[in-house]
Amino acid sequence: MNLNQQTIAGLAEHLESAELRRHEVIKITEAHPEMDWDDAYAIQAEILRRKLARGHKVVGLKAGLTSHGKMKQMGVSTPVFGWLVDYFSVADGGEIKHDQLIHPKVEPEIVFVTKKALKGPGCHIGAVLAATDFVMPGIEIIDSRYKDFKFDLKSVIADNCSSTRFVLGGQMTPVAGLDLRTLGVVMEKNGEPVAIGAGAAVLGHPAAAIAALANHLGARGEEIPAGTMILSGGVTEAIAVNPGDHITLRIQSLGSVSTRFV
Ligand code: 0L1
Ligand code: MG
Repeated sequence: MNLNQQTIAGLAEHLESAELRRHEVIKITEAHPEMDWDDAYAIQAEILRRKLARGHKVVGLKAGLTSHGKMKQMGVSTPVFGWLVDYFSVADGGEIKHDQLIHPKVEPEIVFVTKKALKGPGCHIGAVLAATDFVMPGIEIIDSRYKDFKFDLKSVIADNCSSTRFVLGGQMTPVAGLDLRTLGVVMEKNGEPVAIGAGAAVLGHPAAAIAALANHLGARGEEIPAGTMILSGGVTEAIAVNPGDHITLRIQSLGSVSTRFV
């Protein structure tokens, strides 16, 4: 690590305040080009520590930048990982106040819920599928705190991978008998399809994103506990939304989920 604890705490406060006060900031590597990957995840962890200290709870984990569409959109080539806390959760069909966010975008995601713990190194899609209780469709709302969604990988990791809200719905579908690679994914904005893809867009198989998360945590001596909800990453590029927009995600065999921006 290249940053000291005081700098990490200051950057965590800077990024969390941008989230809570809804204003953009410049990517933090501009002022701290020496920042390394461990510094980036340490800032992310410090933001979580601040939220837990105020009584919030972790309700899930996420992998991001797991599809070629997203990687191309953001000009990067490596997945990133983050956490989801209680107030990020929005009920299926529920409203999201656009003015509580900076410049939100939506992503269609295949969501996993585990029934057994997963720990790397060496976690693979077979272990993930054996440990999966069910999958379901989820809309992730991302809202980078960086100006114009312009960042590099270390800056976005520190910003908890742009996480802000998520909506889960559809059916709790067991993975036995499902080929997650060929599941069709259609996201509609105001009744028009705006993003179309299939599960294989996520690292060749969405379970590979969960395995990558387990291996990332394993390298830090941590695991994915049983009963964890995990967003496996946007199947397509993210779509910008405005007040009044109604978003519906339909995933073959898994059902649909929707939200409205007001
Ligand atoms: O969930 C995601 O794929 C977001 C990862 C962070 C990059 C972004 O803001 O698009
Ligand atoms: Mg995502």
